[in-house]
Amino acid sequence: SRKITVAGAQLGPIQKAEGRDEVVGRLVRLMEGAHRRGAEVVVFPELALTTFFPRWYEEDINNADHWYESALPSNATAPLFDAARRFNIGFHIGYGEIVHEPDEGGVQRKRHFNTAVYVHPTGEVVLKYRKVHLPGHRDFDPKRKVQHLEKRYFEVGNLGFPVVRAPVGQAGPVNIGMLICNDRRWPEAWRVLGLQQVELVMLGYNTPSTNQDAQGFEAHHLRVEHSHLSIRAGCYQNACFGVAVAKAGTEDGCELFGNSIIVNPQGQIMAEAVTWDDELIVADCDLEQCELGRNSIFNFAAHRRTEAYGRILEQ
Ligand code: CDT
Repeated sequence: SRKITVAGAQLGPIQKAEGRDEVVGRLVRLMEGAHRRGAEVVVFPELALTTFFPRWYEEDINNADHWYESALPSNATAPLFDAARRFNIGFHIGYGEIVHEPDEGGVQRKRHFNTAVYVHPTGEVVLKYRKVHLPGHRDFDPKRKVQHLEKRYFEVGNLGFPVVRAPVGQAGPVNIGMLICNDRRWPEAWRVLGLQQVELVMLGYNTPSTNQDAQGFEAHHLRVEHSHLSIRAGCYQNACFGVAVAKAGTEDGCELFGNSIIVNPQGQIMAEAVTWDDELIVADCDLEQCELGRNSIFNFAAHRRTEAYGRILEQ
């Protein structure tokens, strides 16, 4: 069997005024706890180093650079890399990324992405993903009580949905992939990972408890249900494990739901957070469980019908 022990490190709120040092201290404590509970990899949420800053409007995005990381590790984040080495644990973390690179037109410029990385216990970044599905809006919306300015603060991710085969714990090489928050609601994103035989999907999220666009059509209690439904379906239909981890609780007056989960390839929830605070969830995953779906009902080579899916690629 190919067994790994995985942890999700849900974070309680990070207030706007909370400094990187304080946050990194919380993350290191969670890493230590995950190690004590036998985890070989720990998954932190989307934008895990700061408050969910896309709720704050800034006229000139260049004045918002302090929310992003321009190097990883940096002085502020080095303790995470040290802890990974000390506890022999890999970690996944989401953060705002600033990078100077050519855009699609070949022009070298400063760019902003909503990014996640998987860091091996040696401190090596073995996988990077930039969020593709950016929800919300670009301009200040006076109708909204809380802004959701992801389209202002980030460009659409330009790395596709990569899967790499990387050593994780005792299991040897594991096919790992990532999604970030809103991506989890898009079956196409899961399927692109599934087509690369992904075995473990790491996924961080920040989801407001209130849907400001709901107009009575999404009952409040369905918010968590829709998140779980998407993750469970993604894991089942692509025969993989998922570790989906929230930032939760009331952050700058805005409530984010928690209910982080670890899901198996049958779509079953193996572990779920019960608070909306810093909390670890842990599960033992036998990666051989991915084989059943992959070799039977979701044997893509045998049963997919791509000739009927053309519309999916139309604009
Ligand atoms: N962070 C993120 O992607 N959140 C979205 C909610 C956006 S509401 C405008 C989500 O799908 O959970």
